[in-house]
Amino acid sequence: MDLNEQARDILRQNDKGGYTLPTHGLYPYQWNWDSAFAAWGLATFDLARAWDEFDTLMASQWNTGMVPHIIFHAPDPGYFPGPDVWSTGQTPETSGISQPPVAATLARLVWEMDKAQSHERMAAIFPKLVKWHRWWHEVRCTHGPAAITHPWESGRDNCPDWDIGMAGVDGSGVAPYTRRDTGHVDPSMRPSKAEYDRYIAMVQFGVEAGWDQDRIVADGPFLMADPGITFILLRAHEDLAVLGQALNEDVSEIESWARALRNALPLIWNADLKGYDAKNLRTGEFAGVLGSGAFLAYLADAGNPELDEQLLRVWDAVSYGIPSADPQAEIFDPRRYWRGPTWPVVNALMALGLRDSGRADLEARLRAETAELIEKHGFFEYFDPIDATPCGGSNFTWTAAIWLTWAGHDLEQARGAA
Ligand code: 9WN
Repeated sequence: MDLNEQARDILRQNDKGGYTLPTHGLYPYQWNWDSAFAAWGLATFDLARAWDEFDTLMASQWNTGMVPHIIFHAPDPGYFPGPDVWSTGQTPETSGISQPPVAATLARLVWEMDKAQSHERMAAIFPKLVKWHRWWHEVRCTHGPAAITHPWESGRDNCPDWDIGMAGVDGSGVAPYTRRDTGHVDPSMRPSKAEYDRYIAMVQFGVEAGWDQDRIVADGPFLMADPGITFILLRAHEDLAVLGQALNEDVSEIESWARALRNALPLIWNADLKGYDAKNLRTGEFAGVLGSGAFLAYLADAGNPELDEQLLRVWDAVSYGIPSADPQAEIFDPRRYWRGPTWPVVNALMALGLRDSGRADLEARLRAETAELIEKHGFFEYFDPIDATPCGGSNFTWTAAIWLTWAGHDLEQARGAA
């Protein structure tokens, strides 16, 4: 079976009827940013089903505007922490944090594939996207850049960006629990027990606070500025404004959020590191590590010559794709989740930015390298950027989706340009 057909098959097999699982076993629920990527992939062969995916995601929106990171449609003992641990009281049950707001950007790409057929479906989710972006602006951009209250919110869970914030979280009082992730994949690729204890302690703080955002932002155990979400949100504000204009809506409020966020970018530029950097908002301290969050700057047209140099240094140190952490830094670990591996889905986002900012040669190189990983080993969650070892879950929705929309496209031309 050719890779396009295999990718479509994976999306169909992970389809639970209206929403798509990231992969069977390891992730048995609907995840926020995975679902937006699923919609992008689905749109290449079933436009109506793609819009259903956005509808199911946005239907879980809280009254506050937040769109949660997991929606627990049907109970599944194979994942920890499940709905009983999050205890948010939502229907359907959900987690209590959000995830990178890629939905507006990907909804715009889906809408552009067929504007006439998409118009009403896009119009139906537009107000919900506005409400979610307002939540980010009012609740999470109070310090300027976008802040996260839990590493899982970043989507780049255990990347070194969060180490300084995690160090201040006390995980010692967490009652015994059984992890499920390490039963599905090689434990040496997953976050450590000490990290999990802290993740659960943060969830427990949220439960005790009744998921009151003001309390969590003011007094919670973890608050860090995330360059990744900042750039994703900035790009998404701009894409949302384009959707709004197509609907003849007044988009001045959305444009003002984008302006405010762009003005805040100097706050996450670490001159010593020569790159954008995560910052502990409790102490003002920079993380001091370069990673994929910084390079998402291209997505928001926030690149600069110093960042270009860093990108090439980090990228040239490996063979396949852009690594999630700096290979020349001590913390680099090429197979452990977000501490070094390359993630096709993040490569796809960076590629959108490289292409839109006129770096077509770099976009072609990234596409050719990402495609090679998938051609060699299949649709894995992520890969070792040095020797291409496939890691994490297999038959992964977002890897299939980005194959159909980006990595598998015009490969000969990309290989020629790379
Ligand atoms: C926690 C589903 C999700 C992705 C995240 C990825 C991983 C979950 C986990 O899987 O996170 O949200 O249990 O490890 O880090 O980006 O959305 O694919």
